[in-house]
Amino acid sequence: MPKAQTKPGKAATVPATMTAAEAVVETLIGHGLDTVYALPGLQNDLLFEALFGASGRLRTVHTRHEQGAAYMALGAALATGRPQAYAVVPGPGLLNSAAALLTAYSMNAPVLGLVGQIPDADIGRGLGHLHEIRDQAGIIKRLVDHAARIRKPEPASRATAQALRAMRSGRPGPAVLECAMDVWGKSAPVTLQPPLPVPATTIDTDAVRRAAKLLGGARRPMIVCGGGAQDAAAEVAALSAMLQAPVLGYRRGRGVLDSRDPLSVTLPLGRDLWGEADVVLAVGTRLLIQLRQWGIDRELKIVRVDADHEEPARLHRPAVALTGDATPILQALLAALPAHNAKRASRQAELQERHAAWGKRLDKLGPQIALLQAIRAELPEDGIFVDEVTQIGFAARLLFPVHKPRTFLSPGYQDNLGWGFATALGAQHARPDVPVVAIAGDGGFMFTASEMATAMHHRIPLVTIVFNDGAFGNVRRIQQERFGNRLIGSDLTNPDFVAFARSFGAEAVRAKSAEELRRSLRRAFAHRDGPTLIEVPLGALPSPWEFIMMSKVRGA
Ligand SMILES: Cc1ncc(C[n+]2csc(CCOP(=O)(O)OP(=O)(O)O)c2C)c(N)n1
Ligand SMILES: [Mg+2]
Repeated sequence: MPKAQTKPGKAATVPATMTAAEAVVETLIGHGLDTVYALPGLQNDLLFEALFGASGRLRTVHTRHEQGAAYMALGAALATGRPQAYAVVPGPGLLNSAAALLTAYSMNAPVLGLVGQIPDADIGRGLGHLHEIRDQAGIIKRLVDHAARIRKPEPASRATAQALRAMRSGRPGPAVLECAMDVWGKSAPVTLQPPLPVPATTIDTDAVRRAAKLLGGARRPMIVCGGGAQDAAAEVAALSAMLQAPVLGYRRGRGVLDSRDPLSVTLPLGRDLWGEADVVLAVGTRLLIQLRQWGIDRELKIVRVDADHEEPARLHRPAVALTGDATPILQALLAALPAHNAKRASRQAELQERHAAWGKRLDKLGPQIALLQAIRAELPEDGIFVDEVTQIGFAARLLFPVHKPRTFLSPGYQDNLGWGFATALGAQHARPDVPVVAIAGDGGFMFTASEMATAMHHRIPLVTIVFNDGAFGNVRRIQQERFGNRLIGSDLTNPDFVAFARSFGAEAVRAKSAEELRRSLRRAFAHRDGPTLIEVPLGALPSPWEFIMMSKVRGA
């Protein structure tokens, strides 16, 4: 155990002799991390030795596959908004975690990977060491924006603090630290590095004034939110009320404005409103669907708020771009708006009617709606719903009511099948105070089904609903509709999911209707001592795609 410890925010004045691994572990603790999701192996033995020494202060949650560890860290980061860490061996360990790391990158999620390495002196020599991979640092560099290798104990703490700062600076995102198996165990006097200051957003007051004039003068303003708006919910709600602007959140932007507010919209009503808007405020979103699918013309002026200064002009030059953390920028906008804001009639009644009109058309998705209503009825307001690439997920993105930020976790543009169960385990582990429900198709669930053992071992009370249609249903429907029913690679042979879960000691039940699902969920949410799996057998479901892949409403 190292002797000197860092109190958060205070530098340890006296260096203490410790290993590089202890320096990293102490620095994680000094930054407020409380868990490392991990899978051990030879190259990280000395890291695990340090984790053992700190086990009263930093929990090590081991999984059954490296993708589980990285997805759990991702889920914990998404559910809390705080940095989370995972540790894996090099080569296959790194690659096994790579889909989750890629997802963390595309979701701008602060996930730190601690990745082992072969003996320091042999890195790059191609000798064929256990788990050696050619140019591991080069592979990592393609996956994340910040990567470094720890070469000695002395700079290990600072390197860790720098990685954690990079994860929260500018566009947030994952980082990776590599360390050779022998370097983890080297000792030297180390000064622990407290959290490094994250550069504060500088408010461009001139740009804020221009944005306020544009939005204030708009006849039909609209707000579009992405994942970057999740921590600015109060500001978005205040702007929406001040401007009577509908707020579109789809997938990562859901929950920023409570679905019960008539001004809160998803697709497809959002597309109609996009077609009518004269000024749009886009917060923490790439606007890819809007600009590419729905179109853009000269009549529509866009104000972009984004953490990444390169993002706003990628597809279309906005009228105003504001770079930085959404919260202070929107606060400045809220302060500047009243001087420019036109009087507008309330849009509440109009939007209520338009919700109802679209609701009638969306009733086509009746079977999905009934199941989602059963979930919403039992999941408390602050409970977390983890989405998957499955029929019920596609419908949930359109119409599951979401009441709070960070309670609807949907994979970013990767839309990677199989992310859900392990990500939800991480969310539930990091938020034991609220119920978490994961949905999955029979296809997606099996990607990480082995993590049921992790859920049992660590007594994680996640509730998972497996919608079983015996198929990669979405693929099958495409083959039926577009390829003359030439079915290939889309039928599935499944285990008995209830027996499967019970074989781990988990609670498990089959629910054959929406009512049964609701009753099962009530029991499952009350069971906090371990996981529950609910299998829902399903037939073919109506297609949601006409509500998602919609044609242009603006421009040529
Ligand atoms: C990593 C990854 N591989 C493949 C796909 C392509 N894909 C999209 S949906 C799907 C089938 C999903 O099957 P299931 O989980 O059973 O859900 P269902 O559509 O049957 O509800 C596949 C293979 C993907 N999105 N991500
Ligand atoms: Mg399926």
